[in-house]
Amino acid sequence: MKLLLINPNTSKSMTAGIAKGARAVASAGTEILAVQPSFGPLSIEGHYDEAFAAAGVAEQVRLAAPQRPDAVVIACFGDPGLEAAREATQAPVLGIAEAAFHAASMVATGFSVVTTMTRTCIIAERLVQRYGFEQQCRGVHGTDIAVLDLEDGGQALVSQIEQVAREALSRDRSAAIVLGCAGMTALCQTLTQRLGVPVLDGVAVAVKFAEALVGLGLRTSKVGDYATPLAKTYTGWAAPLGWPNT
Ligand code: 5HY
Repeated sequence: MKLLLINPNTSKSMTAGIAKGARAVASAGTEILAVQPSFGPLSIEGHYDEAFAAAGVAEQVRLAAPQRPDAVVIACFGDPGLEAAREATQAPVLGIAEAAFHAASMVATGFSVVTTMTRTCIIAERLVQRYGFEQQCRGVHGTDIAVLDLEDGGQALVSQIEQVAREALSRDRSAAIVLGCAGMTALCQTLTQRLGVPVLDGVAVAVKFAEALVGLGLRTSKVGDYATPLAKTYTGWAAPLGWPNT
């Protein structure tokens, strides 16, 4: 199968790191096409960044259509543009946060999220509510590590993340940790060994869930709000992204 992996920020090195993490768990028959938007923030650390990232995700789904991906993964913990992407393709579209929440709820009665800047915790908290995991998610915690500081795979920062995770497990009485940034994908194995609890990397979970959905022959429903976008003229820089009459 062909999996479109979208890093919604425009950091090429982060796209490469995320793709490496995805390829490490992908099945032999899964081809990973790693892309990023042609415009937008180098990292996504708040609502303003996320507004442009969502448009960038929609752009990349639209541009990848001729390659007919079998599944799409949005590799940013805010799941930006998830619903727009589901309108724009028949392939199943998975956000790494939604995928990680589902998997965490299958291996623990309560989990905690450890993310980057504390100011972005509200974004994850709203996703917890939107996806219906208020019972299982016991807390969202920031490390105040900037996203791009994780670019070297975050090895230099693993002890800082570990410390926040330990405090979260104790304070929340949770039994699993969800990594709240696609840039943490390289740290999952080390943190699992150090913490002694399931640590979930949404990139890896989303890749495997995508393989499962494709294997089951499941695609995004085109009945209702995920139906193909209405034909529409777009103007300005977005002119090529308007939906054509078909
Ligand atoms: C991410 N930002 O996964 C999020 C993490 C965050 O550029 N990639 C980003 O803090 O929301």
